[in-house]
Formats: sequence, structure tokens, C-alpha cells
Amino acid sequence: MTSAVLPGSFDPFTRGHRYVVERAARCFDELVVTVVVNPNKRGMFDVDERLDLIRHDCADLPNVRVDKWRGLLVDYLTQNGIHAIVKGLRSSVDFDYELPMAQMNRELADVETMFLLTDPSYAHVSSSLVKEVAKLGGDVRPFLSEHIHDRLQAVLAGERQ
Ligand code: COD
Repeated sequence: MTSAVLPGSFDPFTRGHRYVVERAARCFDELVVTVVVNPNKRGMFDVDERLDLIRHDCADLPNVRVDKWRGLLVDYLTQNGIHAIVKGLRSSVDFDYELPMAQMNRELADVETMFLLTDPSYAHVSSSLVKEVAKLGGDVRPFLSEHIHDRLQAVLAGERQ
């Protein structure tokens, strides 16, 4: 069975993430979308809720599994006998950020990093921009599933109280 890990913060999972997950899921028997926990960064959504939101948005993709990990990414792959990492690329800025990580991960473990290009309609979509626009009252419906949009609005309403 060929498996791959698609790691990220997913705070929250956007339509851009979904696009890359969908494309990657066609290339492997199993794709594990892994929420990597950054202990130094408090997200808008807690890690377990991020997992639930991704599971909800990917429920129609039978070979996609969702998991979380704290620590070095290659240790997760080694522990699970997985040899491939998939990353989404929006632009050359993403490539410049990802290249040294891919090279470092290659040196640390027996893993390959594969890059998938996003759809041009998602090239400007990032979780951080979506949160910023939403906080300032902009319409972020085009960038999120309806379910995640509703949860984002609920979190923002809670923050305003
Ligand atoms: N279209 C296509 N792809 C997209 C889009 C979009 N609109 N938005 C994001 N993506 C891609 C990103 O390029 C990335 O591949 C993935 O989706 C996740 O994106 P984010 O923003 O949720 O997650 P990041 O980039 O913050 O995640 C970084 C990691 C957590 C994966 C990275 O820091 C990591 O591997 N950390 C683990 C610790 C470790 O091993 N460190 C050493 C590395 S050498």
C-alpha cells in the first residue's frame, strides 16, 4: 500500500487545502492529513477541533485519514512506515519556503517530498489571510466550506463578547 502524509497547521482547513488533498488522494492508496501541533503558537481552533473540521470536509474521500502529531515530522513518517510527504504550492514563495525543509527531511530520513500545484483560483488563499479578512468583517465564504465558515463565525462571535 502506498501512503503519504500531507502535513500542515490547517487553522482552519481552507478550500485550497481541500483542493490539494483531493489531488493527492488520487495518487496514493492512503493519504494522511496530519495536523502538526506547534506548542509555541496558539491557533484560532484547538487541534482536536481542526481534526474534526478536516474529517467533516473530507468525509467523501474514503482513502483520506486525519491525524495529529507533535514533534519532528519525519519521526511521524518513520513511526508509521510512510515515505512520502505531499505539500501544496501556491507560488514561488511557497517553493522557497518548502525547498530547505524538503532537503532537510530528505537528509534526516528516507522520505521524498512531492509538490502539487494549486488551482490558480486558490493561489491567494491562506488560513492566516482568511482569518484576518474574517476578523475585519470581510466575506470569507468563497474560501471555506459552509461548515467551517459557520464555525469560524461562531469563534469570532465568542471573541467579540
Ligand atoms: N492551495 C494549495 N496548497 C495550499 C494552500 C492553497 N491555497 N494553502 C496552503 N496550502 C498548502 C501549504 O503549502 C502546505 O503544503 C499545506 O497546504 C499546509 O498549509 P498550512 O499553512 O496549513 O501549514 P504550514 O505551512 O503552516 O505547515 C508547516 C508544517 C507544520 C508542515 C511544517 O512547519 C512542519 O513540517 N513542521 C513539523 C516540525 C518539523 O519537522 N520541523 C522541521 C522541518 S525540516
